Amino acid sequence: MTLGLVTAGESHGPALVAVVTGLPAGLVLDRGAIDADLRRRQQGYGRSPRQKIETDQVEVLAGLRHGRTLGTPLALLVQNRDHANWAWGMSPWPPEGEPNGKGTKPVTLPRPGHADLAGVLKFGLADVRDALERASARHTAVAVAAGAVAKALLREIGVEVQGRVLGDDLEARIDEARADRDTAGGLVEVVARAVPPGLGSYATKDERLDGRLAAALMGIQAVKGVEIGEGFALAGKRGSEAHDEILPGLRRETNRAGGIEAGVSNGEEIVVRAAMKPLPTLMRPLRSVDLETGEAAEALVERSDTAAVEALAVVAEAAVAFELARAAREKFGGDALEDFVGAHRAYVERIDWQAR
Ligand code: EPS
Repeated sequence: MTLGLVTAGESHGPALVAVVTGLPAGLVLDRGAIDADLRRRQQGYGRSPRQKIETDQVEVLAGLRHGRTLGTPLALLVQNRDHANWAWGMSPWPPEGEPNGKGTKPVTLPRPGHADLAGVLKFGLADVRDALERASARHTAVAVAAGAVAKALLREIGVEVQGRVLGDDLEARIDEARADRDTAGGLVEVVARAVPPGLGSYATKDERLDGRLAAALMGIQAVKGVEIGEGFALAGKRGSEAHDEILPGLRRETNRAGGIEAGVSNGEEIVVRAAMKPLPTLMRPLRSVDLETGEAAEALVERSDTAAVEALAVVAEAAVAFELARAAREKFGGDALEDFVGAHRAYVERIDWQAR
């Protein structure tokens, strides 16, 4: 028993969709809570005017009846309201009538740092838009909806997941970057509380919880670095300063390991961090090459965010929640929610573990 997630959707296409498989039956979902996470993702300093066009709200197409999961695939949808302005340019079918609106002209000026160049080479595309539309972080909207479902499941076993931006100079750095027609990145942290020991496994690399969380975070657009606990800083420390001593009651005074030892949760708070690079769409563009002529040119300039670090905190929270929920489904199983919750309860009683 595990959770699965597939998303689809282009930034300016009609909609974003997600299918979540492996949920137990009987989980109550709160539409307001999912939409609140969608709103949190849209807010934040440095976003593009696009966020004034979108008012993300979840629609459920399958897998839910009267607010309870059916134990069948859950299909979620978030509309792209901006699609109305791109109806010709992003029409899924050959468009009818004269070109109008946005996205009608092929893009041939790849942006360094975006999927533009690698995408057209890999897929044999003539128009960079065919690559950039899916590579866009817009589709994190529906991933956040799936993360909100995962959080609802985790809450049933007492687990809470929270993301936040690290550093208090963010707004100033964004203001400076915007004034220079540049972009900014930043750091986020996600903490998961009351995760029982024993999620993940040291047995194989695919089961390691640290590897899975790192992959989940690296799978988010613009993330270039991930650390668990004190991560990179541990490399410069001695063992005596790096490890978390075990005290009577199996308690720890420190959590340098970030709640994971040998790829397995150890019962402490799980702490992961992700580093986001500055976004690649610069209003003062970097050097590039026109793919049509092969001549030097400036990279594509189009409406974009100056920074999306606050959005990343919400997206990373959703990604960590989904992965933890997946690991919890593997450990506790169950077709009905009570089976899942009951297996968790029996396990924590067996190991005599109290949530910290
Ligand atoms: C994005 C570019 C911008 C962002 C977008 C991600 O879109 P647009 O070019 O339409 O202004 O706003 O993110 C979202 C729309 C969103 O909802 O997060 C990119 O190139 O990745």
